[in-house]
Amino acid sequence: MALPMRVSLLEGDITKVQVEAIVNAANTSLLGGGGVDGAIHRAAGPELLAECRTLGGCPTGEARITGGYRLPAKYIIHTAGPIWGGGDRGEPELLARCYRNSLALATKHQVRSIAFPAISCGIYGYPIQDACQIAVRETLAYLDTNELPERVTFVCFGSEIYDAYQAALNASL
Ligand code: AR6
Repeated sequence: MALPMRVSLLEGDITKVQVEAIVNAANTSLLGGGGVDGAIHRAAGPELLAECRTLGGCPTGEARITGGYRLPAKYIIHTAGPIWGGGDRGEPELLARCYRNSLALATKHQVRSIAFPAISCGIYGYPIQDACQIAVRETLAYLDTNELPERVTFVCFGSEIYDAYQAALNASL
């Protein structure tokens, strides 16, 4: 499948998206929080927290996989994005690693379709345009050399995120 066909944008709630895996913008404890993390735990049910407790956390930039429980998705891939601290604390590389490691975990589990929220763009305060450019760049580079996942959806919570992804995609496809 041609690269542009494999990436799409969707405005809405990631917990409702019908894909094999959704990515959670978690924190290093993996024990839940606010934002999309809170929404995912609420929608998946308490069994998710029980599985997360067995994982022993997740360093920033890495990713861990669990079941999806009551979600339409079979898997949840949890990644801890960087907290924005001005940009000179390795934030761009750490954010890039979130995308690379999440996609690699999806490939390892034969996931064909995956949806990402805008990691670090809420509570963690990453500048939205920069974060969306990193998300698009890393995803396209990964898909270029991997057959799985076949499809990646960027789920945008609000029009500011949607517009930033669209601009980043237009600039790179
Ligand atoms: N579906 C899709 N996107 C969403 C949803 C949703 N249901 N809810 C929020 N977003 P954030 P972060 C968007 O704050 O910045 C948690 O407490 C949101 O508008 O969820 O990586 C964790 O436990 C924004 O665009 O994650 C960590 O402690 C994007 O998802 C911390 O927040 C990410 O915003 C992580 O902060």
